[in-house]
Amino acid sequence: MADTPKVAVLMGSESDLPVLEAAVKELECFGVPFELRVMSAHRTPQAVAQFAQAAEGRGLQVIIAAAGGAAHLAGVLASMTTLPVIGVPVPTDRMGGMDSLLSVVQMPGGVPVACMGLGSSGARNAAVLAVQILAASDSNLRDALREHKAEMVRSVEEQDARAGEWLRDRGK
Ligand code: RP5
Repeated sequence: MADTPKVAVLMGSESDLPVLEAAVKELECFGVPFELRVMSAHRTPQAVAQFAQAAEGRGLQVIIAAAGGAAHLAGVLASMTTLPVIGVPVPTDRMGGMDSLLSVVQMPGGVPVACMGLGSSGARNAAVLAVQILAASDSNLRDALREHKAEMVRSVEEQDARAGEWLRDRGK
């Protein structure tokens, strides 16, 4: 039987999936059990309310919610659960995503949403932040996060070496 999901990854529409893939990949890398759902604050508000009210009882510990435009999914979820909610603003072709960003970030006092940056890097960071929240009570995840940082250091060092090689190849 599959592990009980600890993280829920929600999107307002299937059209958000290309952005959320970065979150899915990162959660898979950390081996965190998660579920992936489509629900909309505007098109299926009852489903969102039912989800938010049942989430904690189902063993979920963190909710990631991505939406674009009038991006209210994360905020509406946060209004109905005490679980931490991480919002991912999805870029739009209307206002370059500024509409999504402001919809997610401008929450009223007392109802926080941890708003990530726009797009895929925001989705990836949402997953890493979810892992960091879970890691507060999971030493294996803390070790995995340390390795994650070490891997980024190795990657940038390799890029640095390639930059030097590129310059040398130009005879500099
Ligand atoms: C939002 O509206 C969704 O999160 C999506 O980003 C945007 C457009 O949805 P579709 O019209 O592509 O279904 O609710």
